[in-house]
Amino acid sequence: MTSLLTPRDDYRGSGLVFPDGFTFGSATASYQIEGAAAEDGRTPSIWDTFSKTPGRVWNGDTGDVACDHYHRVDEDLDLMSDLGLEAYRFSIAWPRIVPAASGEVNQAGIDFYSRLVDGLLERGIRPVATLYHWDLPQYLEDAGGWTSRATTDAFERYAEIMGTALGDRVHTWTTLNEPWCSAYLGYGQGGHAPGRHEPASALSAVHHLNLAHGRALQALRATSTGDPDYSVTLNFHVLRGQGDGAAEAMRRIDALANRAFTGPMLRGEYPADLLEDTASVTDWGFVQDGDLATIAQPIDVLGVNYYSTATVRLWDGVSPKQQNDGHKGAAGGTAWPGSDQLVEFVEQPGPYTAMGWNIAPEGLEELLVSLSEQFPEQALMVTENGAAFEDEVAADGAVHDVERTDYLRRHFTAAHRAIERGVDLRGYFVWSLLDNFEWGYGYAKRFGIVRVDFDDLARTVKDSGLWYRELIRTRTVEG
Ligand code: IFM
Repeated sequence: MTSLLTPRDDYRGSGLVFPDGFTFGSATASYQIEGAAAEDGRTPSIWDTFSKTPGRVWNGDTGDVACDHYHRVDEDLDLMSDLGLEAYRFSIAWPRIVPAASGEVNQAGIDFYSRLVDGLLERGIRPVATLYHWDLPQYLEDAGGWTSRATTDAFERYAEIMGTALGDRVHTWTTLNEPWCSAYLGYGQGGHAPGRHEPASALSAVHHLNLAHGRALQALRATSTGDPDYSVTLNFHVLRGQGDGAAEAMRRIDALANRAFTGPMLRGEYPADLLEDTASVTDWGFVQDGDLATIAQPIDVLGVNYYSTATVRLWDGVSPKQQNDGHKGAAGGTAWPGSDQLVEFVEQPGPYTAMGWNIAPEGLEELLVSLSEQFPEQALMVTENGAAFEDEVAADGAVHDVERTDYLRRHFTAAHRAIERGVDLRGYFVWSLLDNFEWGYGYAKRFGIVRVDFDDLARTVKDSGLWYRELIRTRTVEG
C-alpha cells in the first residue's frame, strides 16, 4: 500500500540541530538494574516480594541480580562516558537507605550512591536522582503502603536523609517516577507490586503519592547545600477517542491519569470532574486541610515520560470488549467504576514495539505543546522515551537494532519540532541505558541502547547507542 505520509508526517527528520544547553541523557532505575538485592544491608522492597510470588512476573524473573550494576558501577560509568552522556538519570533504592521500620540509616547504601554521584561528576556527567521509582520498602507496605498517610512521613524523612547526603552534588532531584503506575497499577489493576485490586485504595495512593512529593520537595530544599533543580516525573496519557462519547471517555481518563497529578502538583487543587467521576468509589476524605498547599511546591522542571498514545471509548459493561492493553488500560480501563458507563482502552493502529505499544512520535510533539500551553511557566524535560524490540546479536557480535534507532530518530524529531513551536524543553533521556528487568515482563523485553547478556552480564553497545553517541557529539539528528 502506498504510504499517505508526507515526509513531515514521517517524523524522520534530518539535519535538525538541538540548541546549546539542551541535555542529552539516559535513564535507569534501581530495582531494574542493581541486583545485590540482599547485600550491604538492603532489605526487600515490594518488587522483591511481588517478583517472588508465583505467576506475577514472566518466567519467575526477579531483580536479585538484574544487570549487577551494584558491582559493575565503574564499568557502567565508563560506558556512559564512552557514549558521551551529558546527564544520567538513576533512582535510589529506599530499602538500601532505610532498611527497617526502626528507621536506622544504612551508611553502606548512602556510600553506594555517593560513589555513583562522584563517578558521574568526575566524568562530567550530571547526576539526576529519583527518590522513588517503585521499590517501596516491604515493611512500609506491611503497614499500609501508599494507602497510609504514615508512608508520607517516612518518605519525607528519607528525602531529608538523601538531601543531606547528596544534596551538595546532585544536579536535579526528582521526587517520584510515574506515580500513575504506583497508584493505579499497584493498588487498582494489580499488575504491579504490591498487586492489590482496590479502586478506593488506588485513589488514596494517588493522594498520598502527591503528598509525599510535596513533603519531599520541602525536605530536599531544606537539606540540599548545592543548587539543585527540583522535579517530578509523570507519565502522561496522550488520548484519542473512539465512538459516540469519545470526548467524554477522553475527559474521564485525562482526569484520572493526567490531571489527578498535575492538578494538585501544579495548580494546588484536584480537578472537580475527577472528584465527581470517582464519588461512588471514595469521598476523598484522606485529603486533609493544608495538603494541597504542601503538594503544590514549585518545581524547576517537569519530567515527561512518553512511549505511545492511548485510545479510549465509553463501554456499557455488557458488549464484548476490544483489546485492553495491560499497560495503557489500567488507568481506569474496563474495570473502573464511575458513573453509568465504563471506559475501555481499545486497539490502536500500528506499527508497534515489542511491548505492543503503537509508535506515535506525533503524540510526543502534541504532549509537549499541550503541557506548555497548560503550564506556560513550566520548563519540561523528556525523562523517558525509548522502545523494546526483539534484538538479535549478529555473527560479528553487534546488535543492529534498526527499529530502535528509527524510533529514537522519530521521537527526537518530535522533540525538536516542539522546541521550534516554542516549548521550553530542556533535555531528553533515552530509556534505557541498559537492557534490564522490565517489571512484569521480567527480562523478556529489552529497552537498552546497550545490550546486557543475562547469562554472563556482558555489555555491548547496540547500533542505537552508537547512533545516540553521534547525536550527542554533533547535537544534530541525522538519518
Ligand atoms: O521500564 C519502565 C520504567 O521503569 C518506567 N517507565 C516505563 C518503562 C518501560 O516500560
